[in-house]
Amino acid sequence: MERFRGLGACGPSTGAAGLLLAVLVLAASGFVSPGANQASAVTVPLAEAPGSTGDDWIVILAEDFEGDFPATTWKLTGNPTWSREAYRPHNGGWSGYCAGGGTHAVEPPGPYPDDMQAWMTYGPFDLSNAVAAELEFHYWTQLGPEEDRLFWGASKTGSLYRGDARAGDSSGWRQAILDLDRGTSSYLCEPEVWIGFQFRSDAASSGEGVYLDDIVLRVKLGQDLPFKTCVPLIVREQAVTLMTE
Ligand SMILES: [Ca+2]
Ligand SMILES: [Ca+2]
Repeated sequence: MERFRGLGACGPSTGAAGLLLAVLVLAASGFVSPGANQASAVTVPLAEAPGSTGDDWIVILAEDFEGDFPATTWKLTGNPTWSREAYRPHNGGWSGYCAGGGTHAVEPPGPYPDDMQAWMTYGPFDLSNAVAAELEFHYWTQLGPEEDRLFWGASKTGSLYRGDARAGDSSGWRQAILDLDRGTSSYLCEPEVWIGFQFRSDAASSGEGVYLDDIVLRVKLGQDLPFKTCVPLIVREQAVTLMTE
């Protein structure tokens, strides 16, 4: 996947898709770093809705796990780590599994090992001229109790991610959308942005794990807007209390 370069000016997020996503803003979120064996301390229900479509949106990443993985698209860390498996697909014949890669790989359906932490991250991509951006994907979880969880988020550094998490049993495939313009944590106007998925387990109990499929990262450009209205992210973040682990 080539690094994305936007066109035109950056302006306010408007339109039906933007308004739809605006009402899906979450009440809580957390920070997670791939460099630390920690994850979000927050698990909140995520409002889920069909992904945005239309001619104004440009897909800059699409991962269905039907082809080469991680190729040059994804950066993987952890051992075991994410892999492409011909098991439990949401579409096609393949999905991404949280523990099927690395020298300590566990084949699906697991169970996954204790004390593991697996990341798959993508970036950087350029949102400096975007008026909207979102990450849509499908996930399946069957996890042990306590602190085992799937986290996903976005980052402006590639090392510290802010997003959402899920624990427990998803009872099948679920869709999730991460709006990259969630008010105080907007990544619009940023020239370098990363997205990432983390699975981590604690020292007790286990389960089958996490599968991902049909990941789409899309952006809407502000080509017709006459002036730039970006607010620097650093200024916007000063107004909120963030969880930094
Ligand atoms: Ca697939
Ligand atoms: Ca556990």
